[in-house]
Amino acid sequence: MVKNIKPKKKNRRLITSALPYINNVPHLGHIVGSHLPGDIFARYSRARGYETLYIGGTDENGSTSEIAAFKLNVPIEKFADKLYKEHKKIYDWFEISYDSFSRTSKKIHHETVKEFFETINKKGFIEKNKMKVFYSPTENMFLPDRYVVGECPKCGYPDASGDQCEKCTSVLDPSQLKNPKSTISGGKLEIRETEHLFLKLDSLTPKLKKWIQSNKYFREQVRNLAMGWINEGLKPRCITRDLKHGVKVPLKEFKEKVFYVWFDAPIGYVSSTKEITKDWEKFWKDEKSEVYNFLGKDNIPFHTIFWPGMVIANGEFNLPKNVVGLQYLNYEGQKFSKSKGIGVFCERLPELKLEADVWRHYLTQIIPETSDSEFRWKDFQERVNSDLIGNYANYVNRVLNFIYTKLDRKITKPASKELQEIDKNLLKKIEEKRKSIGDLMERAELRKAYAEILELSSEGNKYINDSEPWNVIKENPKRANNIFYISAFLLKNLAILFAPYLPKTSEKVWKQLNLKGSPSCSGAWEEAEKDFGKEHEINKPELIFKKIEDKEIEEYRKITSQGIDLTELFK
Ligand code: B3M
Ligand code: ZN
Repeated sequence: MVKNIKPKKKNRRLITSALPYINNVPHLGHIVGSHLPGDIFARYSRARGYETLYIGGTDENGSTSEIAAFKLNVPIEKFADKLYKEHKKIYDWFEISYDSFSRTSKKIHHETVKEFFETINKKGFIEKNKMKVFYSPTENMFLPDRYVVGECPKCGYPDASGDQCEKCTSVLDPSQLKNPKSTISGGKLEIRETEHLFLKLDSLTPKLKKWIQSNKYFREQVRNLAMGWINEGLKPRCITRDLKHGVKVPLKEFKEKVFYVWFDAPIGYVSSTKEITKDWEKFWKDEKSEVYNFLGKDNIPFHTIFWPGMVIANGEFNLPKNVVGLQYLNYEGQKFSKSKGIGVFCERLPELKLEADVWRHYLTQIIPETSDSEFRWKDFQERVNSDLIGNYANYVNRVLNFIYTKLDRKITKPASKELQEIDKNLLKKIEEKRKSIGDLMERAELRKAYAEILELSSEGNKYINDSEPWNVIKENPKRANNIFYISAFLLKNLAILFAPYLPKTSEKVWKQLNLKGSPSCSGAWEEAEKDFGKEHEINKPELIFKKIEDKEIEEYRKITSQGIDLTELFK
């Protein structure tokens, strides 16, 4: 019915979402900031026929986890095992379709980091140097990264950690902090010099600059941030730490040290891939493979400078085709804060008995793609009731119910000469939208693409309104059949287009349409061109969503603002 859209040449795709720290359980900001967009893009890529791997895992090394376990007085391994499970449970609940969700505490990861380092070292991109580090006489230890807080020298934010200011995303050296304090004891600190290893980012600058400038896919703000750091001048970056917990440095004189967590964590993408397939090199090293990284704002410097620098130094791996750096999500005008009970804490969501797709629908619309965005309960309720239910679910219902009750569940293909202007217009629109949505998806503009899909669903409702099938059927049942053959064809297209966003809902619609296979399977996108053949019978329709009432919103707000207390997990 609609002309064939030729898919692009089929490269392989390796898609990653930032590996979350396990110092706490994730809140909605983490979901919209990397897991959900990564998942939507991975699901889309599979449906488009790309051989796809979607890679994730937990980032368990370094000071962040060490401090969290220390505060609870729990051995780090026990702490990490528990938190890994909590994370995994939440991503599964959201239907995040990781092909591999590994852990950086695994042996395979430690080995991969060592190999990666050894290659860089052999190639001459590592140097030894002295560094000023905070030392705490009270605790009798060096205090790297998250063990120190102080004022950011760039923006004045008072709670910047030793390696990065979360507010302005500046990457720091602990010694740059003003009024530094120990996060453990609050005690005074001394500065001491010790020897560490550094990645020679300065000598990697020309290649990094060329890669950033020639990349056609980066969003403006990602490119600008990255170029800002390049223009400021890159300095060698310290890659070792005086900590116990982490990947040991494979050099005799540094055997008491571990790698800096931001050195080992991105290699986690590689080890997580290795864990599930012997063909991991095809995804990382073959020129026909494309790497896409999804991550939050404060991770942008590490994915546009530090990790690509490591990749260039190593020389064997592909640089990412796109670094999809997202911005922050706020909650009702404030920052998420577990201790203050501000936000939506994911571990409580199953209690609400709302389907994950309801959340995915709203969260997609607030993915902070180009600027910070805002979670608002009122907005949540409105967008669910109006777009998801009033628009899409309403369309599903109207089409399936009419066919089931008025057309004896059957539709018959209209002959081309029976098609009216209004039908041809709708068919043309479906074809155009499929093309424009595909283009947006390719650029990972997931929020815009979603808006276009919703628009297409509105077109469907408008088509039914304008064709008035409830009147037509009395005089001309054949015409009513034609209207619904076309409406059902649009519905099939919508099920495929919505599938990366609302996977369960699309499955339901697919079943009710009585179609074979799945709207999410590899290559499903091409199914959208095919009509139902000469004659088709649908299954009994069922309601897919229920409206959210005001009093329910109040209840939801109450339940989800209290995240689980970590001490509870270890009782
Ligand atoms: N764990 C930061 C974070 O959770 C860090 C990301 C690592 S990605 C390789 O935001
Ligand atoms: Zn700052």
